[in-house]
Amino acid sequence: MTEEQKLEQFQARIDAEEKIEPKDWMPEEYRKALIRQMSQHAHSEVIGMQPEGNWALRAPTLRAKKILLAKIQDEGGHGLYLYSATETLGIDRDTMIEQLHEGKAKYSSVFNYPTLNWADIGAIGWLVDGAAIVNQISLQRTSFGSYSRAMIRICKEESFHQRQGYEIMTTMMNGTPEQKEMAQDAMNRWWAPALMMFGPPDNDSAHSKQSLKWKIKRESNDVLRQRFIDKTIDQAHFIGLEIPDKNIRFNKETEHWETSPLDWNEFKQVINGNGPCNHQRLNHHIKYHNEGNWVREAALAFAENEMKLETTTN
Ligand code: FAQ
Repeated sequence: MTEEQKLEQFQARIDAEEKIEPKDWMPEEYRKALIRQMSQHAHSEVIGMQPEGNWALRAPTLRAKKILLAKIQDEGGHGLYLYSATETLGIDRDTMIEQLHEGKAKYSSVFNYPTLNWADIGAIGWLVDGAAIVNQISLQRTSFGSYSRAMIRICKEESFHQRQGYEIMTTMMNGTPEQKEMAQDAMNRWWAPALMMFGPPDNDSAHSKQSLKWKIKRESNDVLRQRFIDKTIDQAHFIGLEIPDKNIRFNKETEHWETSPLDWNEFKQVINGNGPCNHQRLNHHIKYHNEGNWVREAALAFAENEMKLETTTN
């Protein structure tokens, strides 16, 4: 078959909703696009543990602490599924981590903001996991099998995370005036960064057109962002939180909430390494990655030894 015929057949499989599996033929650009998106997704899960980890030792009750620790551990697990799924495309984890450390691979912009009070943990669970779920539900139908299966599993866990965040916000909104103020303050700081998680507007999204054609992405950045806005504004109002945007308006004809444009200059600053916590996040990852080197070496030596033993016994 010529290259052109292979491409046609590949697109026909995608159009027929068939899943592409690691050993199937795929265009090099499809492989690269997946490695880029999936590895960045994996890095986001792992870097996302840091802002929450900041509160692990300061959770207000033992119950809250147990839940937070379990959630953070889940995020680490999501990173592992995603790194493993990405490895099926022929890149190893060390290379992905190297790309992260060298600033060649991004991670979600939202994790470059600080967690200043306990309500920020509520806001992360409710808004950040909430936004992540809206995106990931759509990615359950992505065309690459390993990614799609990872998304199905991850979504189940993320829905608990979203609820634990909303529970924290609800409890604080039923609390003292100071607690209500903390919840509103967290809402004010996390609203825009959560909306930016969906990426730049469609007309400025470099990868969307091709990724949508190959069904790597199933819906556009703006469509997913609007879905999140519609869900979340009602949830905020239900517990008495205000949306930090004077221009929100429910359009009865479209049945969608309208919001002010986001500050895309801030977004560009953050994704290019100049957000409030970019240096802190990356330096932390590099430091503990290096300090954990002996663990990886020991685990590898153990695994190699086990394999040797198995071969000799067989
Ligand atoms: N942050 O052409 P597009 C979570 C970059 S998981 C940083 O629109 P695309 C769980 C983009 O990479 C959250 N960079 O790109 C959790 C590209 O740059 P590049 C992570 C961003 O790929 C919760 C450039 O801008 N979820 O939160 C962002 O078609 C709590 C052009 O943009 C995923 O990764 C951004 N927000 O669409 C964990 C989902 N947006 O690569 C712990 C999978 C865009 O050319 C605690 N990813 N960029 O250098 C996706 O769905 C897509 O990659 C998008 C971006 C929608 C993020």
